[in-house]
Amino acid sequence: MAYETGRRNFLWTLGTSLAASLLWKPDATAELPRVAAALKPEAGSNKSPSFVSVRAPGIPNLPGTLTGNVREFQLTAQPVTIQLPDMSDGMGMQGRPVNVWGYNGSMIGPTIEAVEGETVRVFFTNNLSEPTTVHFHGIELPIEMDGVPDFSQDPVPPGGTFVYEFPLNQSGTYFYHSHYMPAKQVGLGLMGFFIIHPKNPSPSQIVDHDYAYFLHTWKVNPGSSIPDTLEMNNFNYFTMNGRVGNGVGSWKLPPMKAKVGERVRIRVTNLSMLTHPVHLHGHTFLITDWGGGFLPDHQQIKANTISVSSAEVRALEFTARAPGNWMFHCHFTHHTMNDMDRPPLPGSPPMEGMSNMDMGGMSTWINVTA
Ligand SMILES: [Cu+2]
Repeated sequence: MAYETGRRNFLWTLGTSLAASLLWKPDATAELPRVAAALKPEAGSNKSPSFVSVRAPGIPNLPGTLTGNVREFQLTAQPVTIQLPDMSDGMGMQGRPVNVWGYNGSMIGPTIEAVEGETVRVFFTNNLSEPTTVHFHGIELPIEMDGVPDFSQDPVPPGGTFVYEFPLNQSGTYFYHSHYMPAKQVGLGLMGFFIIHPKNPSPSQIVDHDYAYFLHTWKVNPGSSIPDTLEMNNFNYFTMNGRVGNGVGSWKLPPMKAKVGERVRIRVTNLSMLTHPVHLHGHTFLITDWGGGFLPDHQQIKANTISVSSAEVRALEFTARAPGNWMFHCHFTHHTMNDMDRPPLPGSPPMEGMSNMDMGGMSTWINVTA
């Protein structure tokens, strides 16, 4: 089933020439349009249920092509440049380019979505300057597809390709990441969501909005544009989906949106060296996924803050209850600041514009309207 293939281009052409249906379209915009309406299964209907597309604000979804029961994707690892606020003036009004690694032009990599029961085929290309592999975290797949160099496959060399193919016999929130020199390669951003929708969801599993946040931490030394992936403790940028809460220009983190009464799911994962206690203002949520797929009702837990450590997954669900901009952020206060190398000194007068300093880093909000 595993094959490094010289037939890659042929297969890709074949795949796209078939009259395949696209269930999800990529979304690279900041406005988060709802691409797929929530089509709830009608009573007496034998139509297969469909879902709202998962939205990771600031991150596109990877276009997939469904042919029969096989959903095909093209994934390319490559260098990417992001912009974080340059705090050297204390204000963070200017962007600071940071050279990272990502997939298909995005760091965090684009979100892969598929449905339980399908087979996924990922045509992977390595456009990095060193070998890499792709590991699909949490997915119960054949060992040949596990993406661990020298355990289950040879590393994919620069310019090389590999086809990952496996059936999906579970549902829930998972992710993919490099498993080659992961402290460096994951540290530089080689990771993304892999969402498996349940084939037969219970009515309560269909929500109006399905958001996702990938947490990460960075140490970018003064004068450098390359993250220091040897750092284990002292990080100065804290990102959700590769962006900070008060980012610069087009690198702002778009907020979530919902109407009062709508059901919202937020999926969170983290591949940083730290734990992040994420907190939602003004609402009590149910934890509906602890990382092993959706929990039955009697195992769901009420909370308003939940810690997400490295490689853990949590899904939170709630009904938007009142209008307002409700914050959703890591509650380690230093993780909601940008570049802590330059904090205001205790006792010094507040700097203009600094009252919102704690809306940087891992902070965003959900805009709830009537
Ligand atoms: Cu945190």
